[in-house]
This record gives sequence, structure tokens and C-alpha cells, in this order.
Amino acid sequence: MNRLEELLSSIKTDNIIIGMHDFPDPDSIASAFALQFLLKELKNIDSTICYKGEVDKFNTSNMVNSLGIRIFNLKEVKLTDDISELVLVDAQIGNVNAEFRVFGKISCIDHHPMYHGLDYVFEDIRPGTGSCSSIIAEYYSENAIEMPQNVATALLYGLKIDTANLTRGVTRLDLDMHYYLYYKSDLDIIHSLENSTLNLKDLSAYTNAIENIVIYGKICFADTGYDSPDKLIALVSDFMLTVEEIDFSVVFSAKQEGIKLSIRSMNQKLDAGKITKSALNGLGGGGGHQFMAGGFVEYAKTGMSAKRLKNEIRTNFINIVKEELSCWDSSVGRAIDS
Ligand SMILES: [Mn+2]
Repeated sequence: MNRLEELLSSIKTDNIIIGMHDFPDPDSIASAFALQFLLKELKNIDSTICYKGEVDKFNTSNMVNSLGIRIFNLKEVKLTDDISELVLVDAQIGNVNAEFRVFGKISCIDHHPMYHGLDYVFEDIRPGTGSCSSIIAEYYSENAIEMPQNVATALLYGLKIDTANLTRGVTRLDLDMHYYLYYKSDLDIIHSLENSTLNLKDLSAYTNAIENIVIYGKICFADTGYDSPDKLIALVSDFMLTVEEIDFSVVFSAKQEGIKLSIRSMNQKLDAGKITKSALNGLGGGGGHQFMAGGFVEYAKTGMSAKRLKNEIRTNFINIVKEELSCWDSSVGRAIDS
């Protein structure tokens, strides 16, 4: 049995939930959407795509609208007794909202590092793969399943976003699936999604970040201002890496409950996920991949003000990065602009 056959045989009911992480991004939405089509097509299984948290505006909601994808907040879904099965995509129990644990049977398809502690009825977790979209696309290609254009477009977009257009964490599978999806996709939609990622009001987050950027060696810290949407914090962090002198970026925004962070690395020696996890250890939660990570620290749990917490977080990051870089040069530990 190949992986798709295994997944299909593990699903016993005809109405399931497909769960995504708390801030669904294009890769998770594409994976869920493509899986939804597969389940309906091959086994006549109905499914509802759910998240628990927020959908950030612009490119994610543009994607949902232009491709006819229906996603729901778990709050909006009436969970009856006959809906007992969950398939998680682009997420695992351990990095997804705890409310998903109510399901009796959970399967998992993901590309994040492994979190342990749960027996899935089916799992296909491939850490290191560039996108979850690539894994789902392979289910189609391996089984010669015809893919509708909107499914291909969603998957190609998810793959492109998670791999920063095939420049970040790319594996052979991502390249093969990029090729497989490319001619099946509506490239005009891809083009318009890629070119309308910001609203005018979002520009202020860039202005704030540029105005208060602090650089230590090749590491930058920047604040997008109060209560920026998560996706925007991530975009500003991506943007920082386009600056020649920067190869590790920590971008944050103070929100009502705490500080949200987005971390990017293009330095092979600096694993964004691991560094974030240890920098926030004891303060809050965080982690991710080699090249991208995120975190959140609640004021209430630390008893610190936003200002103190920002300083604490910055100091932790700098100390850990110093440890990681064996060739750390003391001259780069100095703020060159603050
Ligand atoms: Mn992903």
C-alpha cells in the first residue's frame, strides 16, 4: 500500500475535519484543499477545512476567494457525534491548537520537525521537505489522479510561499512537484496572488521596522509597531533578509496579550527554529524550521512589561547566536545602528 492508500484505508467515516494550524497560511490551506478534493473524489468522504485562530488578510484571503476554497473557524462548525476523525495538515498535535485534541482519531500529514507524544492512526511527517503542498501533490502524481486547475494552483502557490520561490529548504520532491504542478496551474492567478500581498495600511509596518531596526553583526531586530497582523510580521522578516548585510532577522510586534515574533535565517549555521526555541525558553513558545520560525510570549506569564520583555528577548537571541557561531567576532557584537 502506498501512503495515499494507507490514509484512505485509515479513514472509517464519511464526514471528517481537516485541521490546519492556528494561523493558516497558503501552504496549509492548499494542502487541506487538495486533500479535501482527493477524499471526495476517491472515497466520497465529505470534509470541512478548519482552523482555530485568525486568518490574516491579503494574500491568504485572496487565495481563498480566487480559488473557491471554503475554510472555517472551528468555532463556526457544529461538531456532531458522527464527526470523530481529524486529519491535520501542515501541523501536528504539539504545535496546533489544543482544541483539536477532542477528536478520537487523528491522522497527520506535515513537513515540520517531529513533535512526539501522539499515536496517529496515519502519519506522513517529512521534516525538511519544503512544503506540505509538495507531499499532497505527490499523492496525486504517484497515483495518477487527475488534478483540477484550482487545486494545482493552490498547491503551487503554497509550495512557492513556503520555499520562498524555491530558494529556501528545497528538496528534490519540491522541485519535482513544482514541475508537476506548474503546467496544471492558472499562472495568472499565481501572478496576481504574488503581486498583491499588501494593503496600503500595511506599509506602516515596514516604515516602523525600517525606522527602528537594530543590527548586531548580521543579525537584525525590528519592531513593526503595535498589533501588526502575524502575516505582516512574517513578510517584514522576509524582507529584512533581502538586505545584503543581514542574514538572520528577528521581527516582532507587541500585541495586547504579548509579543509575536517572526524569525528568518539564511545562515546555514543558524537554525531559526532551534535558536527561537531556546531564546524563548522559559518565556513563551516558539520554534519552526531551519530557515523560518515564529514565537509568542505572553506578558501575563512573564510578569514583564512589553519594553522589558523586548530587551530580554533580544539579549537571549544575541547570546544564543553568539554561542552558535563558533567564528563569532567580537567586533560584530556591537550595535552598528540603534
Ligand atoms: Mn508549511
